[in-house]
Amino acid sequence: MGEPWCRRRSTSATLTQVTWDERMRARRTAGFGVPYNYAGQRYDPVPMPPQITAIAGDARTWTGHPFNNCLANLYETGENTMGFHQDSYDGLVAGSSIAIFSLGAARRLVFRSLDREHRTELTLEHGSLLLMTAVTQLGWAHAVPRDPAAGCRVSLTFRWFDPQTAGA
Ligand SMILES: O=C(O)CCC(=O)C(=O)O
Repeated sequence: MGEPWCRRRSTSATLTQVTWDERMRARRTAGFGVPYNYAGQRYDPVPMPPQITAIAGDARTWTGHPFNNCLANLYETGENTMGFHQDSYDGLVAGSSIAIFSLGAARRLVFRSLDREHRTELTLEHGSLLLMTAVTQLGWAHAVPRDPAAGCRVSLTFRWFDPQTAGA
């Protein structure tokens, strides 16, 4: 297997150069673009590296709108997770989507109905792009559960914040 892909400089110079934020216990994160208050943490404005800007451009071709923020999540092993939550669309441009681009190991994204009666799931493969509108959050929470067999993964989550209010 060799080194995890995200530690190999040749695989992704951009991601190996990221300074990861360690304030969260479950995984590491990094913010790019306009400032963002996420899960109780403030991410100051950081220029989006060209490679991440290029992926934002690809996402734009599917959504028809730009993205001015990227929150990257580093799941170094399958022990790194994201708990059940509903995404906030506060501050996002009305009608815009959140785009999740996946790199590295495949992980499950599990959706659970708010009454906890129903579950469904997707596998987020390397190179996949998932688009979620605010409607996706109605009645459902989602999570990336533990997966002991999984290797290193990065998700790039793109948002389009209203530039007038971003980071307020
Ligand atoms: O890492 C992932 O794919 C999950 C991202 C996610 O659920 C979120 O940003 O709300």
